Amino acid sequence: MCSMYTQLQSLVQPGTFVGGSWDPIDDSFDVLDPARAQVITSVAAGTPEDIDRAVQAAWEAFPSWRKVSAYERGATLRRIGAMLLDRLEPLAELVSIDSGKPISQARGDVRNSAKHFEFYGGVTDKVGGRELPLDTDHLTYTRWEPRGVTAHITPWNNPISIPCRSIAAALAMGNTVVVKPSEMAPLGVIALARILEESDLPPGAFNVVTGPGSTAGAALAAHPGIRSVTFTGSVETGAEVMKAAAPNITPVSLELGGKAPQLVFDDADVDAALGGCAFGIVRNAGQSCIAGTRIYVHDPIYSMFVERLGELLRSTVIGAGTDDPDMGPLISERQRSRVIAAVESSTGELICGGGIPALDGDLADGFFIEPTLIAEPEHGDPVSTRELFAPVATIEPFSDQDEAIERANDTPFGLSGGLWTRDLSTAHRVANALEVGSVSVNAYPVRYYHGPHGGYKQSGIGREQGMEALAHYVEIKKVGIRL
Ligand code: TXE
Repeated sequence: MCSMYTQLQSLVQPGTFVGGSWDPIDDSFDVLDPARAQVITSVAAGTPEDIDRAVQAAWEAFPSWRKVSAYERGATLRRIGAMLLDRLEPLAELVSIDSGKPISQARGDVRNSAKHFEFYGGVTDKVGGRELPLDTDHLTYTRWEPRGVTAHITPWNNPISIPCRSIAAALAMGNTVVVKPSEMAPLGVIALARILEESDLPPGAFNVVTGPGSTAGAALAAHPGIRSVTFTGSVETGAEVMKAAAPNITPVSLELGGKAPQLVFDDADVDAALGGCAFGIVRNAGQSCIAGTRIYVHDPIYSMFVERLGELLRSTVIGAGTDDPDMGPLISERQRSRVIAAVESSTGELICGGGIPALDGDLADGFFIEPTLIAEPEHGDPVSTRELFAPVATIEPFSDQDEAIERANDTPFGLSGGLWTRDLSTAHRVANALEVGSVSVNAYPVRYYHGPHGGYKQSGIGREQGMEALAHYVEIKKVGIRL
């Protein structure tokens, strides 16, 4: 085993984490380092029976966690945030090796994880019901009550911060948690469990079952004992999760994919727009739901922009995440073959990329791909309609604001979008017209851990992060008293 992997073993555990302890594994699967195509370690292939045990353990812990005072609940969460920061470097290294992302971005993933716990640790004693000013001879008020056991099915692209954003919100409102992390990069959530077992959470308040989506994930979504599901992943799996939850009328919050437009107007700061567009493509190797992969540029600056963006993308430094390049590998060979097939069959003009970069030594078998720019594909070409989850973008000209808005909105997705202009009215008009959950102006992405995150159309249901996420984790009860 590579010495780098041996050092990480102290952070991970092979079993499922249920009721505050690690259970031995019956069956396991290998976790791969996508930069080297080598096995890092093996983890438990959790079963529907493991999900049952985890849900039961979470119900057993629920009465004790819900009765902890709001102040103490918040203090516990804030201490978890501090514990994450204390372990910033080893956690970032783990995330970088497991997911392939550059270590500086992995540090951001861990810092955001801590911020979610700090943020929700700060709201526990500041939110709740209200008095309804109805009849003078009645007192009517609402209460926020925890739902109970909440399910969290999470992806691999931000393998620790995406789980933390919903787990922290659920715990803050007094719920308990069962998490099923992605089988592609489960180590961040396992390391999180190692930290939480040292926290003041009661045993069973937080449970982890690793394993395939089709068994462990499907069993969790369909479990009659859960009171909410939070899912981040693909549209197709999101629809499966909704179907699985439907017979129990379990509420779902879905953060699904995106195909974010970037609109560059001719009055924009071109250098800033080029930098932002390039970063929006290569950040996390394009494996981001907010990756800016459809670029529309105003006619007068279009040719110059295509040429300069191509140059910038060609200069991208590619390598293992731990060496902190501009861009690491894709998560799997399956993902890379899918992307290369879409690029090869595209109807557009290949401006740059499209191939596999030649890397030496132990990176030769990694799942790397070149940043790719394709100009003016035909309407409906999958490179401009499907979420590829790769550093692949299309670029097209537009002639006026109305056309730019129409092209940007011509997609079933609606998660995020960017625009570049120095004109205040253009910025506001276009921001208002984009059918997306977040708009970034003159930087990409402008994204805050405390702001709501979610999508229009097929990009999802509900909002994660911020105060807006809390509604998913509470039941609201109305109490009326005749005085
Ligand atoms: O996603 P899945 P995958 C998109 C992106 C990517 C594509 C496929 O386009 O290329 O999805 O990635 C669990 N019941 N995004 O295969 O299948 C699975 O184990 C319950 C966008 O990784 O959606 C994992 O934990 N759960 C995205 C989680 O669902 C099931 C982030 C996500 O897996 C399940 C990731 C089932 N039947 C991928 N099948 C974003 N919005 O940021 C799988 N899972």
